[in-house]
Amino acid sequence: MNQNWVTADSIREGFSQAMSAMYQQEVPQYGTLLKLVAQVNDEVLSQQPALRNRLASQDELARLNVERHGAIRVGSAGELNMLRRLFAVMGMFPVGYYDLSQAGVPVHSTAFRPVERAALKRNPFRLFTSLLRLELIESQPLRAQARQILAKRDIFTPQCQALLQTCEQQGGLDEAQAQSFIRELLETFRWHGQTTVDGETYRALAAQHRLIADVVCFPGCHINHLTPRTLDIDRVQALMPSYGITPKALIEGPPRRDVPLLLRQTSFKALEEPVRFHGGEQGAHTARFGEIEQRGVALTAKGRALYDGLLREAGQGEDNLSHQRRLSEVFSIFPHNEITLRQQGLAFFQYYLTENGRRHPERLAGLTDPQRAIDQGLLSASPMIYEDFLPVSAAGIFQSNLADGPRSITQGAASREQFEQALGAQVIDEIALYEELQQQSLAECLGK
Ligand code: OOG
Ligand code: NI
Repeated sequence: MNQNWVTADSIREGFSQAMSAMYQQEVPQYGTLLKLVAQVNDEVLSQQPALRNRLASQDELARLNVERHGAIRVGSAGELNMLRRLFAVMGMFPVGYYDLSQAGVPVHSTAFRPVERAALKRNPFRLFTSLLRLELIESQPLRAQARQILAKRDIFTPQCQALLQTCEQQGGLDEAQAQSFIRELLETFRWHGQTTVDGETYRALAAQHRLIADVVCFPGCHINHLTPRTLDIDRVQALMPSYGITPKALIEGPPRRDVPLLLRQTSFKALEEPVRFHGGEQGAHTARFGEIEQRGVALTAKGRALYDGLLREAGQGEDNLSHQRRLSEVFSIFPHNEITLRQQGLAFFQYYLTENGRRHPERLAGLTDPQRAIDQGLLSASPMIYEDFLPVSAAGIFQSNLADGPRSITQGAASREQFEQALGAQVIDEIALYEELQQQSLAECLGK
C-alpha cells in the first residue's frame, strides 16, 4: 500500500464533521440539540466520577462528543450498491439487516459502520441506510411511475464517481483527493428545496405513503437526521421543551437501568419545509428531524431474545411516564448488574488487564477461564457498547414522522436476500461481530 494514502478512519472523520456542519446550517435546531446534549453529558460526567474514570481509562471519552449517526433513504438497487462502494472508502461496512415492512414502513435497511475496535474508537460514525421497496406500493401504475422517475436520476456527482474509481484502482486516495471526495460525496446528502416532479405527481406518491414521496421526488437522498449520543436520555427528553424542541411522545427501547442496555432513542418531529415543485408550484415537505440516543451494552443472542420478549410483553404506553414505568416493571427480571449479565451470558464484555495482571503475565499464562482471572484480580471486564440499531425503535422513529398520513402499502415479508442482491454484498452479522471482538480482547489479555 502506498504510504501517502489517507486512512479510511481519517476520511470518515472528515466526512462526519463535514456532514455535521452542513446539517447544522440546514437545520438550526440540530445545533441546539448538540448544545443541550453536550451540557447534559458534562453534568453527568461531573456527577458520576466513576463513570468518567471508566470512560477515560478505556479511551472512550474522546469519541463521546463527536459521536453521531445519520440516516438516509435510497430508491434503487443501483443507488444502494454505489453507497456500499463509497462508504467502503471510509471504512464503513453494512452491518445487520432490518426489516421495517412488518411495521408498515415500506423499506428494509442496514447500517454502514466501522467494524474494528480501533476504528470504532477513533470515530464510530454510522449511517442507517434504507432501501425503498417499490413492490409494496399497491397501485401498479404509480409503482411503474416511481420506477421511471428513479431511473432518470443520478444522485452522485461525476467527480464523486471518478474519485471512487480512482480509489478502487489505485487502492487509496491522497490528501487532495480525499478532501474532494468528502466534498463531492456530501453533495449527495444535501437538502434540495426543489423536487424533480410536479406537484400532482408528488401528491399522488405521498398519498401512497409519505416516505415514497420523500425518496422518489428529490434529486438526492438528503440526510434526514443526525443523532448525538447522550449519557442521560431521560434528562435530555425532559429539558427539550425548555430549549424550544418538542420531543416525540415515547422514548424507544429498553427502560432506564443501572447498566444501560442496547439503545434508547427519542426524536423531535420532522419540520415542515417549503419546497418548489417542478413547474414552479410552491408546497411543503416534512422529512428532516432530530434524534438523540443513549447507548448501552451489546446483548448476546440469548440476551437479545430476552429483550425482544420483554419489549413485546410491555407493549406501548400512552405517555412516556406510564410507558417507562411499565417497561421497568416488565424488565425487572432482566439481571441488573454486570456480573450477572456476564455470568449468564446475556451481554458482551471487553476484557482489560488490571495493574496486577500487567505486572504478572505469568499468572495469566495458564488461564482459560476469564472468571478465575477476574477473581484473582488480574483481569477486569467492562460492558461492550452496542453499535447497532433496533428494528422496533427504528419503526417507531419512522412512524413518529410519517404515520399521520395516508398509507396504501402492503405489509411485506423480510427479504434479506433481495436486499443483499441490491447491495451487492452480504450484510455482516452483528452478533458474530461482538462475539469476535470479545474473544479478541480476551485473547490479547491472556497473551494468546
Ligand atoms: C431512519 C429511522 C430509524 C434509528 O436511529 O433507528 C433511525 C429514517 O427515518 O430514515 O434513525
Ligand atoms: Ni436514527
